[in-house]
Amino acid sequence: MAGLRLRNPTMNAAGVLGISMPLLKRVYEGGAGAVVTKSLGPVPRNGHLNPTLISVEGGVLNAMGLPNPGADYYVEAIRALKREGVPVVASFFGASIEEFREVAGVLSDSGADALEVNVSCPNVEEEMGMLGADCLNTEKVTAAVKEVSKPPVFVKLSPNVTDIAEIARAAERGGADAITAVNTLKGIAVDVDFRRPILTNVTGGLSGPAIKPVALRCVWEVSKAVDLPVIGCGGISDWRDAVEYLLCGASAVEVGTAVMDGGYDIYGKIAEGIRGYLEANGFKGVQEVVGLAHEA
Ligand code: RRO
Repeated sequence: MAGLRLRNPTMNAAGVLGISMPLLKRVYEGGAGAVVTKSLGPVPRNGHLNPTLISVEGGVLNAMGLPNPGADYYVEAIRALKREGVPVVASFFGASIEEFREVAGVLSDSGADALEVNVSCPNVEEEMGMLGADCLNTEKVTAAVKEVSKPPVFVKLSPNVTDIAEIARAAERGGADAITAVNTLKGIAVDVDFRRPILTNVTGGLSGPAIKPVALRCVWEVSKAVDLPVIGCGGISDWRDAVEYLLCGASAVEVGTAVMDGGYDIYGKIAEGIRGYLEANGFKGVQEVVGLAHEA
């Protein structure tokens, strides 16, 4: 996919377990085809004050606020993972096009196998999180990142837009090698006794089974709009969910929230389930089922 050859099409979703090297190594040992780091910025960042995470019906609402140790610090973790033979996707963000370019350069030099540009964080000020709500910015950020990146570049899109197909086409014009669809869906949780929002940031990003139909629709629309591989993300808990994504046009999947209940080995279980489905139905590989639901 996008020039990468992975042992299977599963990865952790950025932000989930991605803050330390040993946890990502455990994700790989749990069976993932590649691992994805927490989104890294140009400098270390604490993120928002707690509460930053709350369970809601069908998922989890988070407003972490991009806590991360900074790209320079994380380079050593990426190199350590590479020494262990783990394929690494480095997720990152910036507050301006110049910052995106700068961080992309650092992570490209780290030896990461791919970069995932996060233009879709719902939890920080507009200019830092949601450059990806706008076609022109998405194209400019992607082009700037591509200028300095040796490995393939995935662009991770937000579902919180009117027309995700148009944003995906902008990323393609900027030179993206793949599209990750999607980041979390913006929401609010309220405490009736305190009579106020629970998260200090007020709004947060919803993930988990509740968003699967929305994220699947996004994958469907993106895969129709662009001629690029799509990485599906949103509410995948088992292999059936993953196969739904493949059928809608994804070539790989990222699993995040489900690891909270399913544990690290969920990646291997999903990969095995996909393998079993392909075998049982006479398909020779993942690529043969990608987008099949569009033909129905
Ligand atoms: O750190 C976060 O608050 C966060 C990020 Br960067 C993101 O891309 N998506 C999300 O739900 N939370």
